[in-house]
Parts: sequence; structure tokens; C-alpha cells
Amino acid sequence: MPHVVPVVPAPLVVEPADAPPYVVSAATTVVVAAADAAHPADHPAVPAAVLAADLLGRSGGHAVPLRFDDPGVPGAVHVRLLDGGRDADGAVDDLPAGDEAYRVVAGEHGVQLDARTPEGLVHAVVTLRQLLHERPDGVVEVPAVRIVDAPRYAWRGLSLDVARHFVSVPDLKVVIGLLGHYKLNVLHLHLTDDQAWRLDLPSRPELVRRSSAHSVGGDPGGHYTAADWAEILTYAHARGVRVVPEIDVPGHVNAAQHAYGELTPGGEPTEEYLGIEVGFSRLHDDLPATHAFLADVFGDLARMTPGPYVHVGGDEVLTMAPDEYARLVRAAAHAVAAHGKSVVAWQEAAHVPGLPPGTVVQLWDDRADPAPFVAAAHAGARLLLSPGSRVYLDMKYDADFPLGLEWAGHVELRDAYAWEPADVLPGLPEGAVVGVEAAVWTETLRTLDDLTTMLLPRLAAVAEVAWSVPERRDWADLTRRLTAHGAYWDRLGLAWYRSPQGVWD
Ligand code: TNX
Repeated sequence: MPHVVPVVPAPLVVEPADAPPYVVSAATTVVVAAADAAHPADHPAVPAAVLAADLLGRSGGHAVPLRFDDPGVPGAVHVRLLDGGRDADGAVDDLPAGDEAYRVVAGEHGVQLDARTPEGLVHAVVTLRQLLHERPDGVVEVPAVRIVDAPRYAWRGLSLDVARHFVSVPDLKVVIGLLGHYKLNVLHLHLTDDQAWRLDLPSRPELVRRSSAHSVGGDPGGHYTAADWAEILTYAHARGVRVVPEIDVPGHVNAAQHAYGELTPGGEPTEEYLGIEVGFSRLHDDLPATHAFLADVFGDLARMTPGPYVHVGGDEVLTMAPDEYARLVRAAAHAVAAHGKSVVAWQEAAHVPGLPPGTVVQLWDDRADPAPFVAAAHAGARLLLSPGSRVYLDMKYDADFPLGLEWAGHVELRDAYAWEPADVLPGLPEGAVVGVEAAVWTETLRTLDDLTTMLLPRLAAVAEVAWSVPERRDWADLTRRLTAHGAYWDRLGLAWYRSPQGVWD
């Protein structure tokens, strides 16, 4: 049987060599090429090198030291940022174009991890993690292989609803770890909804004080403090994941109206809502408090976002005339743009005239008429693809599955995998699609086990759709590669779904 190199998403180039593997041993050292750095410890390659040393130390059972510029270390794992045409050691930069490209070359005498950016190096490290293989005698090795790789789409994300059920910081770190492992680079956090508001904002302290204690059905809730938020951002950044936060307006706002009665026409706070209906709550354009609220919350959120994007929601407002909807979405979008951030909005906002140039429209309901999205793209919008029937990972795997919803159908592993992003909206201008984002809504998902059961194995399949070019994607090959991933999820103690479409040990 040919040796399976179990890397997911499939890299551009994989060349297994018929040669002895690299063996992780007590002598394994990570060496960072930081020759000309005045302060080597601050060199931008160091965070990825630390991840590599940590990974090799844990899997090999020996602490792995980190050294600087020691090309003489035999059997080392070298981590190197290529700079322009040639790096300090004369290594040629023949990587594919783009900031995220990387190369992994492993053999008996060492491992070389190369990239142009820290993000690329993180991809090289997680590729190394997927290559680690434990022999029956307990020795950990890396097969002799050369991998050269770069992503198809720049935006590869997961949208996670922490409003319907709160996801604690430790649980969120597990999800972020999975994103990094599958080279997904965006965590979109749906922070607010009818049921709860999950991020403390300095200008509006009552939001989390009054509207975060519970989750759907009366389950326990919670919220992120400013310190939690900093911890989430740092953890994600180290793994190559950027956070795109969402405050959902002008619908899905009952939690805001429960905290601030001035947002309702009668001036009275609404009741807490812990059911799972959608579409009933709304802001009011003619209340002055509404516009002050939008400026405050999106101003705070933009200031708390190091990345370039803030999501303004805009979905499922079933009780509002189009012109009022347009005014409110524009107000939110311009509050975001005023702080120098780019706007992301759900697909309903494609109809709104006057959004800032380059707004990202996120497609989710693939039953909708595609014409307005194609028109919006021709007018300068960019499109993020989250077709419900493919990448809504809160959909049940099949009719008997105990968790999840069914409005977009059942989504088995193969449904999440066997689709082509370029075919979702025919007639788009070149380059209009920024990427692919899976989504998991948590109406029925109460625990980390529930969440990972919905994510795994489908998240890995969606990651491959977002990362790998069509020529490198193959269903039968994916199922063979995923076998090793099932064993990895087991080692981490993660709950996952043994899809009958997979090939598991
Ligand atoms: C639709 S997708 C919603 C959410 C629900 C989800 C459940 C979108 C933008 N809105 O409010 O949680 O379906 O699958």
C-alpha cells in the first residue's frame, strides 16, 4: 500500500521520499535562524519555533531546547523566515506566491521549516504536527517528505455562536486550536443575539451585567471580560487565527433591549428570551437612543479588534421595511468604518445601498436568489461563502442525529467536502470571493463535546475546500488521510462523529 501522508488540508505539492524518516529523540533541538537580529529572542520566527519545540517535546517525551543560529546542530529542526530572494544561509525562496506559503522538508538528518511570514511558519509547524507518527515501539518519527504549499483562499473561517450557548475561554481555546490545526485563519465570534450579550463593552456596562447570565433553555451563561478578550486574541494570534467579532443588528437584539429599555419604543426593557425563535426583535431608526447605541457599541468593538474586520450582522430582520433596515445597517457600517475597520455583514445587507467600499457580504442561505449578490460584487462588494447546505455545521449529519437543526438539510461529511466554491455564484467577477467560512450555531449545543461532535470531522473537510486547489482535492483520498486524524482527536480526548462515510481505525 502506498504510504499515506495524512496532511489535511491537502498541500499543493507532496513528495514522499523513499528514505529513512527523521526520528524525534533526546537530541532533538529547534534552531531559529535569527543571524542578524539584535535581540534574537524577539525575532519574528521565535513564536513558531516555540510552538515547534513544545510540540516535539510533548510528542517525543523529552524537553526540546531552542537555539539560535546553530547550523552545526546535527539532527535539528530548523525554523527559518525567508526574506526576499535568498535568506542568510543562501536558501532559495522558491515558495509559491503569498504571505502564507510555507515549505517542510524532512529526512533522516533533520527537518527544515521555511516561510516568508510568521503565519506561514505556523502552517509549517502544524503540518509537522500532522506528519508526526508514533511507531509501535513508541518512537515518534517524521516520514521523509518534501511539502510546498500555499492556500487558495485568504479567508478560511469558522463562525461560532457564543450567544445561544456561552463558550468558556478554555473551551474556546480548544476550538481555536482546531482552527490552527486545519490552517483556518479566521474565528468569527457571534457575540450577541436575542438570548444574550457576551462581550463586556466599556461604554455599555449594563449589556453583560443584565443580559449574559443564561443560555438557551435556561442553561448557564457567561461573558468575556476585557482580560478574557485579550487572552482569546493572544491565543488565536499565536496560532495564526484572526478574530472577527460580530455584534448582530438591527435584528437579533433582544438582549440589548433587555439591558437598555431606551432601545424600545415604550422605553421599557424587554423580557429575557431563552427560546430559539428568530426574527422577532428589532432596533428602531426613529429612536435617538438607537444611533447613540450603535456608535457606542461598534466604536468599542472596533477599538477592541486588532484585526481589520468587524461584523455588523444584518440577518433575519423579518419585521422591518427595507429603507429602515438600510438606514440602520448603514449606521452600523459607518460606525465601524469611522474606526478604520472593514465591514462584514450577512447576505441580507447585499441590498443596502451606500455601504463602505470593499464590504464583505457573507452568503449563508443558498436557497436565496443569487442575482443580488452577483450585482453587489460587480458594484465592489466581496463575498464570503457560507452556504448552509454545505458548511452549516449545526445541521444534523442525518435524520437520526440527536444534536443540531435541519433547516438547510442534513450535512454529512461528503456534503461538507464535495462542492466547489467557484460554482456557488456563477457570474461573479474574478477575485470577488474572499473565501469560505463554516458556521456553527449553538441553539442545541450545550457542551464542548456537543460542539466538537458537530465540528469533527466536517471542519477538516471544509478547511480543505477553503485551502486546497480543486486539482488536489479527492474524496477517497480525504477519507484515507482523515483516518489518522480520528486517532489524533481521540488522543486529545475530543468527542467526534464517526461518520459512516469515513474510514476510521
Ligand atoms: C440562521 S445564519 C441564522 C441564525 C440561526 C441559524 C441556525 C444566520 C445569519 N442566521 O440566527 O442560529 O440559522 O442554523
